[in-house]
Amino acid sequence: MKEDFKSGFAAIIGRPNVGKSTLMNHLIGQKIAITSRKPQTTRNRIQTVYTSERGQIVFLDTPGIHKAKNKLGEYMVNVAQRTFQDADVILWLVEASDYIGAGEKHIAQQLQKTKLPVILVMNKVDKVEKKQVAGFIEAYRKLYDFAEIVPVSALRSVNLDTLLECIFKYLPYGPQFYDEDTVTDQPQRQIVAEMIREKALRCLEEEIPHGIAVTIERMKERPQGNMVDIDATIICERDSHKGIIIGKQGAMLKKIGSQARTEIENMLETKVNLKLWVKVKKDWRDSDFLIKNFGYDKKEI
Ligand SMILES: Nc1nc2c(ncn2[C@@H]2O[C@H](COP(=O)(O)OP(=O)(O)OP(=O)(O)O)[C@@H](O)[C@H]2O)c(=O)[nH]1
Ligand SMILES: [Mg+2]
Repeated sequence: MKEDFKSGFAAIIGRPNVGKSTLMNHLIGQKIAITSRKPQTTRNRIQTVYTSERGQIVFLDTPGIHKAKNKLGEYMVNVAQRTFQDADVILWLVEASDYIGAGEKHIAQQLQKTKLPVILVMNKVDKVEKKQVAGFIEAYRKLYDFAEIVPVSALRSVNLDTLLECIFKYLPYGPQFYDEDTVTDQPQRQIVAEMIREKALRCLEEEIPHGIAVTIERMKERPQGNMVDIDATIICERDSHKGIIIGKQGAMLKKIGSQARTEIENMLETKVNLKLWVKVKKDWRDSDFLIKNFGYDKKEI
């Protein structure tokens, strides 16, 4: 082991939609976590690995912290809060703004209890005037005693090197946990399910996407090795939603399927035969049994 090698966990937390998953993907240079314009995209903790000469950072992307309206929401907020405990440093992501609302205050309160170093990452600076940023930072400085404050644009990869530098500052010296080729410990099946969910999120209008889950029934490589067959089901909450997801003569389902297939083919580096079904499970987001069934298991938090 190299003596000056550092390693540890960096948890990325914040309100829904501030760009946590986008930031993580851009930090590791690969798309692992799905992203969308709609809040509450991420549901599980997603772990990825960044390795360099200096050390290894394990990033923990979390669901956005929000007021839960159902059991799935409670599960998501729990995931985020539990993740605090496993971290060496916390990246609290906010949008570039001086608006500090109840959501931000709630997160600040939670963080007070942890005593971990907190780096405030002010994201989406590409959306505001440069000269405004200093004022926004000042407003946040009054809210919490941050270890560091770093303005970035996750989407445009602006200032991410500075951020990596800052994270390493707060990591302990330690061994390399994963070999340098490891990017994530998420099972491939789960990433495939998430890619399908992302396309559904992006193609469908508000409301429906939040009630969707995706399960993979089969994922099998053909013996000749030139094609992977995938059968997946999109679960939704109402019959009317099912109709919308399928679309006129199946047009919507086809669109979701072909977008997902392209992305899955890129990831697996092989041709994919993707078959999608749609099933209704009424109010599954409020059923402990069903949310567990669809991959959101409390025991795994
Ligand atoms: N303009 C701009 N948009 C960004 C930036 N970072 C993220 N976004 C956009 O913000 C939206 C939300 O991004 P996500 O990464 O899904 O946000 P999240 O915080 O993971 O959201 P949840 O998983 O719902 O908590 C997407 O449309 C992103 O493209 C940025 O630096 N600049
Ligand atoms: Mg996310």
